[in-house]
Amino acid sequence: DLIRDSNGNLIKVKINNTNASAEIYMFGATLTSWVVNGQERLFLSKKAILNGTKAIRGGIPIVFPQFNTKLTTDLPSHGFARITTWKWGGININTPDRKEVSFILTDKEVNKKYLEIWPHQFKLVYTVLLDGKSLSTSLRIKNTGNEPWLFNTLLHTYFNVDDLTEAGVNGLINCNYIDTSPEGNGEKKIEDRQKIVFQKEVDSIYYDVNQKNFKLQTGFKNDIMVEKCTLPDVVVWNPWIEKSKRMADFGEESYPHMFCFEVGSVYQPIELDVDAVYEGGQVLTVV
Ligand code: TA6
Repeated sequence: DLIRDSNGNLIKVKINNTNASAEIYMFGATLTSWVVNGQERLFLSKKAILNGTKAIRGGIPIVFPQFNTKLTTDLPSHGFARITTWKWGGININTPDRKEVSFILTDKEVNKKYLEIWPHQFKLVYTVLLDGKSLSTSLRIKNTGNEPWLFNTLLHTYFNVDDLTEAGVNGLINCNYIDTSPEGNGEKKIEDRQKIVFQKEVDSIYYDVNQKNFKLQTGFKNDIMVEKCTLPDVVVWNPWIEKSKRMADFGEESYPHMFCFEVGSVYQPIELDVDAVYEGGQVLTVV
């Protein structure tokens, strides 16, 4: 379904298959809901701003062309893709079990003030596929300009949590990471836990992660398997109490009901040659 505003502008897209449904706002091509067998599996803050004036706090914000301010503090933190309205790319697959839609963003749609800082031509195609109890999201990044440029990218996925004391991330054992939490103070560490749990602020950047498959426990009966496609890094985040107080669109009531497991390329920038294409993404499956 295509939901439009009173001027006929496309606001959001709703798709469903036999087991699941999803909603994607044109603003940031932000997927804000993925309901499988009646259970919402993504977290969307009750205070999320949905009118296009701020990045949506929850679902799967798309981080491009930079993670935090890794390229330049002159661009918005996490880049401009999640705060720009994308174009509708249409329906690619439409069967009872499989629904695939796509969204497009090029430099033509981006606020000129950002292109003064990051003066490059690009075309992003974001593809969302509902397939049974799986949700695939993939980002295809093409350099349509006449010089190479550097970028980070990441799918900043917020997972819904029923009981944080049971929640955890499995599969990052033995990986190198940077602990960017206040306590970690940017230290480089090696993960020695089979299950990463959330008992304080967690903000870890796992880099050059060879593993591709991870099991997320969320306190709900069914776990979520994540397949990381091409992207080398994983960020795990829960702001906990103090940081939550400083996020007006998150509030103190949110942190017990979420954590972020974010696949991306953030540790090192990727250099994309003229006409080159980089594609990466994730497959989430309720098991
Ligand atoms: O999740 C990784 C992270 O970089 C955290 O440090 C935190 O800043 C989070 O992204 C959210 O950033 P945002 O700009 O959406 O508030």
